[in-house]
Amino acid sequence: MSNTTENSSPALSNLLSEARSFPPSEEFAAQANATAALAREADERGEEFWADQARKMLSWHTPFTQTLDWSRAPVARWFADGTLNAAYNALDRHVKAGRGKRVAIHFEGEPGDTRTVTYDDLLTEVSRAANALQALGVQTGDRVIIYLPMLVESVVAMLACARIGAPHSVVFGGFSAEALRSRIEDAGARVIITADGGYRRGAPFALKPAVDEAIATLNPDNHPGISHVLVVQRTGQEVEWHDERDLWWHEAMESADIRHEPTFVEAEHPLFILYTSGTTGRPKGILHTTGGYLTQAAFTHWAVFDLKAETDVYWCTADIGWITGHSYVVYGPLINGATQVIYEGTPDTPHRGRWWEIVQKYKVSILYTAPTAIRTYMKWGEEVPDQFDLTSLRLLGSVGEPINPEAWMWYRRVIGGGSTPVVDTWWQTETGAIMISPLPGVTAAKPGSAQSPLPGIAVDVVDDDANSVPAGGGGYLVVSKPWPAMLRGIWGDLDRFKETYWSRFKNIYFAGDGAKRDDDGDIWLLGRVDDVMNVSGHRLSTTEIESSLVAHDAVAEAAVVGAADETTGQAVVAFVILRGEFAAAAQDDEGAAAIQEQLRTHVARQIGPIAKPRRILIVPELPKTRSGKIMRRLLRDVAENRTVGDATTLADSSVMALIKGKLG
Ligand code: 6R9
Repeated sequence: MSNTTENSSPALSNLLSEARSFPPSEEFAAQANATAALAREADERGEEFWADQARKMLSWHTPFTQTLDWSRAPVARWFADGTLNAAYNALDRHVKAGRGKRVAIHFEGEPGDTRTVTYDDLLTEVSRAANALQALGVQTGDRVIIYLPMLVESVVAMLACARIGAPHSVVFGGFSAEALRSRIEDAGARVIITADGGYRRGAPFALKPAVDEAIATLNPDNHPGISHVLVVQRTGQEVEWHDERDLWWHEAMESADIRHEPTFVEAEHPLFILYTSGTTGRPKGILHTTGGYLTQAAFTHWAVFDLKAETDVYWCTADIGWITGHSYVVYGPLINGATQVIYEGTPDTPHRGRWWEIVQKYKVSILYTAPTAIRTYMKWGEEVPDQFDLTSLRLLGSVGEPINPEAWMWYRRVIGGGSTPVVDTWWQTETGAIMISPLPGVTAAKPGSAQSPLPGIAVDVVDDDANSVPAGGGGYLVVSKPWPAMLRGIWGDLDRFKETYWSRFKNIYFAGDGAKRDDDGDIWLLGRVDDVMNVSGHRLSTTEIESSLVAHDAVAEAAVVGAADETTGQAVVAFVILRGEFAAAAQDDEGAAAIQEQLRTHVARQIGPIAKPRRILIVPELPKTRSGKIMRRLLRDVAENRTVGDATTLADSSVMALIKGKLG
């Protein structure tokens, strides 16, 4: 399971000897925020480099005097005696400095409605929302669930929570009622902010029913119940209403005061919890705190995207339900006073050029997106972006999964006009902010490689015994020194935090990714080494989907693998053994198709549409080792239509023949 070579696709391995190199142009280098001197400074200053950035990027209510306290490792404390407020840093600071008239958000709804929101406007809205939350009894330290589409209100809701020191936990709007329920229970949240629905693929979808269902199914032994649900009216669709707990967002906002005193909190006060897939079925509530997280989010946004707040128009296409939306839609850009675009919908609504039309319309200069989107656009053909003026773009970023060199080249040539730097940024929900990336004004970029750790970050590739691998070698990606935005734990489960990240190697952080170092020392990411899949840049747990399948009456056993997919990176493929009567019903094609469809819908309902298996294969047996471990490697061979690899460690070596025979 933890053998990295197993996970590196042959295609990627061949490309590790990439010879193409794209140094920054002289003009770009001359104006770049991050320079070679910055990297040297980080080396010289050590930890104090981050103290410098914390002072430079943020405004502190009480200045800190301590930088890092690692005495309670692996729980770090950064800038612990300082106090600050995240919303104050994102808004008040700019308004006080006379930047209130600057546009913070150009909002573009999928149906074509738009809103322009200045920093003044955003401060007013966040202040109202903070007052409204406090009027509902939300106090510093209380957790609030946010379950919204991509709206201005989503940003307002997050910052309003931050303003009163109430950690938010955003649940992606594409997740099911069941996923929502488990997160409400785990976080112990008593207030939810949601919407009637949103727009996607040209039609309204509903969100409120999932909230109602999640609340109705809360286990009273685990949870005291939801006191209030604030509902943003986005589509105007009918919603079921519970007078005793439901309130319209706009009504609560109307009656709230436009002035609000932020609650200044200690640097280590929890800012948010964000759930992510782990290797077991249960999602992990990744905990981030305030001072260190904001420092690195703001610093990396400034250094990696080369942000010039007065002139750039920045667009990160991530949803706020993911960490990228937290760090690079909400906290990083707003702290840096950026002007940004937020788009509600899908890239092909009402036509396949929608994104490029938005770039043209708002003169977007920095674009940050995921390889899966780039590959989708490649598939649709360059004549789509070619119809739009993309000359405003001056920097492109990629995140979420390895970007294959051809997609990198296409991105730079077709979207970037052959001249923009492309930054491939590696990081995780757990790292909070970017860790590995080229510096756009310094690094000669190499297609497909995230290249080198950022200034102030210590990353290594190690073998099983934690020794650094030499150039040309492969192994596990680790972070060998604490960093400001690192997770402070898994909500309510310190043991799982230690076990997951700190037990594989002593005192160094195990990221769960395989990596190689090429002959120049550049780092190439090779995908997960655990049972986590990456579908369109979203992390999904094989175990979680297997548990969901097995929970269905028809399924006796299930094994899930991520099979290579041209567009989504990986696709979910499930192998299931059916129970007696269902197995009989699945004998003919029609019966099998009906059960396959039922199972796909079942997974979508339990976890969310993104977890829905692309294919479900009904098999008589699963390949297992003598210790009972499913050999997913062999199933991946089947799912990817390859000759099945070495099966000698199987308890029963005839199983693969049986599976292949059954599938024809
Ligand atoms: C930010 C984010 C984290 C996992 C990570 C890795 C993969 C992210 C990548 C990348 C190769 C990159 N990943 N960026 N792999 N190159 N530039 O995506 O967070 O959702 O927690 O996923 O995504 O496998 O471990 P998260």
